[in-house]
Amino acid sequence: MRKVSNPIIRGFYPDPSICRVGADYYLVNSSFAYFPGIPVFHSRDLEHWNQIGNALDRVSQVDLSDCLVSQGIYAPTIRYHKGLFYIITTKVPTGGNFIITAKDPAGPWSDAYMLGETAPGIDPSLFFDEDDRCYFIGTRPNSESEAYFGNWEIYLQELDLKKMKLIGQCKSVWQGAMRNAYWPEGPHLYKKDGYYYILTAEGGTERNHSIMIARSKTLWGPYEGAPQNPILTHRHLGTDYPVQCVGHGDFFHTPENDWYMVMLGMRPCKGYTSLGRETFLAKVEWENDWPVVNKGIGRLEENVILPDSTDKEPKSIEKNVYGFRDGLLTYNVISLRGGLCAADSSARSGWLRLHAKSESFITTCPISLIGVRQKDYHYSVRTKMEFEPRALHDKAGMVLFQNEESNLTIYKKYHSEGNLLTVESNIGGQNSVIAQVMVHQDILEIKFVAREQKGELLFRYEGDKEFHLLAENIDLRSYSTEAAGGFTGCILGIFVFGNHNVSADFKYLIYEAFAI
Ligand code: 6LW
Repeated sequence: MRKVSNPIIRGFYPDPSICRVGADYYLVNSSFAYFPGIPVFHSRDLEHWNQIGNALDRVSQVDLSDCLVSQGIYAPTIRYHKGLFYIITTKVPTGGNFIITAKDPAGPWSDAYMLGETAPGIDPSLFFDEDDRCYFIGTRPNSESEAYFGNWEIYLQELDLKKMKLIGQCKSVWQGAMRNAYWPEGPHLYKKDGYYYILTAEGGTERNHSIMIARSKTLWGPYEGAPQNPILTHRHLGTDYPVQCVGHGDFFHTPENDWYMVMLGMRPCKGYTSLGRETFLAKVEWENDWPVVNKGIGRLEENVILPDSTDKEPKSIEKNVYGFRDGLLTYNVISLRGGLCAADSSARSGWLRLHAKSESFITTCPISLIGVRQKDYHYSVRTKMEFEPRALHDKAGMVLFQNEESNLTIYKKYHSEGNLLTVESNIGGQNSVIAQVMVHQDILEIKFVAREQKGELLFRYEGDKEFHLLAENIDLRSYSTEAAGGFTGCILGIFVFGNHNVSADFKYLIYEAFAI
């Protein structure tokens, strides 16, 4: 037996969906306004997960330029049928539900097949029945009348795979397990031992999140809810419980027919979460044709006990240290709304050149920001930057980015008597300078160290042995989901703002977790 620690994928990787093909498992997550979007992970042992690509890696597949950070790509579902992988997802606020396909989940993925206005709502999923017909299941505002906030419903319709269009009857099949349920969402449809099952999230993605199940002998219902619903939630465990907001699951089973579920959960630190929603794993057993999650325990566990596996996934080299070195980007480096186009690895050998965009963080345009996800509460992130500001609004540096209005920056900017290195907090749209120092060299190394909810910023010149402290005791709680809202976790990134002919060069961006 092996102990696999939860979360199985740390950091902002929410709304997990999984499918198995032979001995290979593939898992995808929401990516919102970040690009490339929809990270695709692979595992053979359910313990080690390696990112093999991003399903949305061409601006021609999806244009995120009208999206706020927590808009964009919501809750993708991945499925496999007869040689082809399908991802179905939603683009918010415009675009709606669409499908992409690939022969190889590492890519390339096709252009988007937009489902248009006949497929309203979010959280679409696909189900292939035994007769090879394909069905779309999603969530939309209650079609009779939306009596209260979150009064949505799960609906079902056949999908013509050749035309990529919904056809035939469209039926509302599930309104939620609780009376006056709110946000029935994230539906997936399965068939097992003569029953069709609808698995849904309910209660909203925050502290009251939960996972519900309903079943029917026929595809179109009526579906009966499990008397023991919710089959998983942490909402009754109190706000101090280490894992909160558990919901939005997807079932799968191993070749040996052992059943599991992946779902999202949040790990606050001192009551505040900056990791976003992460991917967790739980064991599922069946009793009287209903699923029981973590039998005898009834909640997520720190470790999942898995049978020994002969099929080993290579250990991810990125578990504790990741980012980019020598200007070479990896899959897990993301930008906001296609801003990756501002990054050039070929302009200067061994460095990444980031071209400035005139927009600052408060915009929905692509901006010159690239970064990596925060995965821990004890970590450091450092970069080496060469930058010469030429005009007053030229700025380049490093950022802890929660959203447009909540971020902590350290940047170099122009000053008539030299250049300034400035630490600035932006909390709820209010900017304030925390620390500032004159710097007299073009090349700087910048380092951010976080210990739980306190941060410090340091810098050094080339050739310096030690880093110089610039700001300490910075309260990081303001950059959390609880304070800032939204669906994402924090990104540690580098950025350049200014005139279009201005750029900054970055040698590396290294994120490193450390033990306490
Ligand atoms: C997603 C919804 C949800 O579409 O959050 O947790 C939304 N559940 O199902 C965004 O991730």
